[in-house]
Amino acid sequence: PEKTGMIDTWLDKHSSIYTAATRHAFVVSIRDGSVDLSSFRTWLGQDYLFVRGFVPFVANVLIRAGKESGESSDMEVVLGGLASLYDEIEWFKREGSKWNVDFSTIVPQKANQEYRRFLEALMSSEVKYAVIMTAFWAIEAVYQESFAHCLEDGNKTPAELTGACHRWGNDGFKQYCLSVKNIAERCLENASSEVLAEAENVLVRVLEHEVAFWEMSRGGN
Ligand code: HMH
Repeated sequence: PEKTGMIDTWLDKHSSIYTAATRHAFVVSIRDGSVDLSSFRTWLGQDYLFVRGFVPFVANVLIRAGKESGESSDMEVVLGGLASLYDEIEWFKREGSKWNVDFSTIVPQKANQEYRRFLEALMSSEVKYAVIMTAFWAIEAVYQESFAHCLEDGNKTPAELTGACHRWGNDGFKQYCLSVKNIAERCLENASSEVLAEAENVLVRVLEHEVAFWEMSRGGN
């Protein structure tokens, strides 16, 4: 169905923070080749820690997809995402050795800690399925939009960084994000005005955390 859902309405309303999250200077610097490699290494180490915290979050979404969704196909979508996080962690480890980033000594920076604390709060059973699904979509979509931008026509992305860009910028990941978005939209269609207000708020907060995460990366150590 090609109708405008809640999420697109909210992205229009909050377009400046959405653009800040998906076209951040750090991402633009990957695309134009001016990226500072120490920033990239900071991002790599911090994102490895983030992803390790994201796994239990997605597992929580998976459990809810089995119990609360009312639509059996939701589980397959989320399970696919969870399974690909296994490959992602392996990819991070290979990149870590390639860039000499020793994950065992990396300490989460403030923006990372705050983002992970936010994810933990979303895992509370008080948070409605529609709300956590909206957050899940936004977390994935920011990376999809950002890294796809680094692969679009006219990019000068350094060859050694295209692996990272393909990881989130590929078409399969884009389709997966659309599937998650459709689940969130379906849940939002039947949500109360309180739940809608909470989902909108959570969406904006995800975007703020993503901006802070890019800022942290750009700042290096
Ligand atoms: C900070 N946001 C951050 N890291 C990630 N790996 C993702 C989102 C995945 O989409």
